[in-house]
Amino acid sequence: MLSDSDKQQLDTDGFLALPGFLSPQALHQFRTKVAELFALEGDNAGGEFRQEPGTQRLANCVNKGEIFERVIATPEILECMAHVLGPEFKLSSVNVRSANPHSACGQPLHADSGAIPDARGYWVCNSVWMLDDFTPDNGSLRVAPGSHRWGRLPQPGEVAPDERLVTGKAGTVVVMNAHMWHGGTDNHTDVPRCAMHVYYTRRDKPQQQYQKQLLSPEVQARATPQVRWLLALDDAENDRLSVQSGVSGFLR
Ligand SMILES: O=C(O)CCC(=O)C(=O)O
Repeated sequence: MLSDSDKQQLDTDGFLALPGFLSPQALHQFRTKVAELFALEGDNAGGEFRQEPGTQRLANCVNKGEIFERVIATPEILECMAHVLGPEFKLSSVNVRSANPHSACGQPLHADSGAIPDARGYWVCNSVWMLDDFTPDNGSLRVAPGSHRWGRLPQPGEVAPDERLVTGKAGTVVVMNAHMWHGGTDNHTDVPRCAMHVYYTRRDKPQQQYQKQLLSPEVQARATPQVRWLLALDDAENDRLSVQSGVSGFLR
């Protein structure tokens, strides 16, 4: 699916927007499921991993509905991951983040997992699934194009030259080299702005969420061979990495 110009944009800018990626039906299913989970989990939502003022969050979503088990194996997104990370990668986590109406929930620029490329290259890549429109004033994602190539993390409060706001219609997916500096912005509108993050990492790094420890026996039993591979369920090295990094399920 990836054209040469898509690859070039991912390589150069560090992100690629795929408008209309989700069908209206699939978008509706994700929105319905996320609303159900927010209602079910209430004040605890996101608590397993991170709660963030001015937002509603969900974590460990692969354990929370078949729709999330399927999304991690989306072929076009896996192709993008392989382009950025190389062929040996795995799921790190599936989370949801919704910027509340009228909230100062803007985030500092950051790279996911505080990751800096190492001698082998890039090791984190995220996909941001717009479950609502991302508009100029509702908490859209800001990005610093090219910053994944700078080999360092932003200083606290640092502003990047040529920073851009990524807007788009609900159903768009933005693939993002997660070393690229980015962050959510304040929501100045009357309505929430929801995104799902389907996040992958190179196989030699720990998962943000140790899937084997977090997924129910039912979810593990029905996983296809490809999904087992993506979740690293049969990967002794992943077990070793998870124990070594001291995660009890979640690596913060
Ligand atoms: O919700 C967003 O658009 C960005 C969130 C983000 O970058 C994060 O939570 O690390």
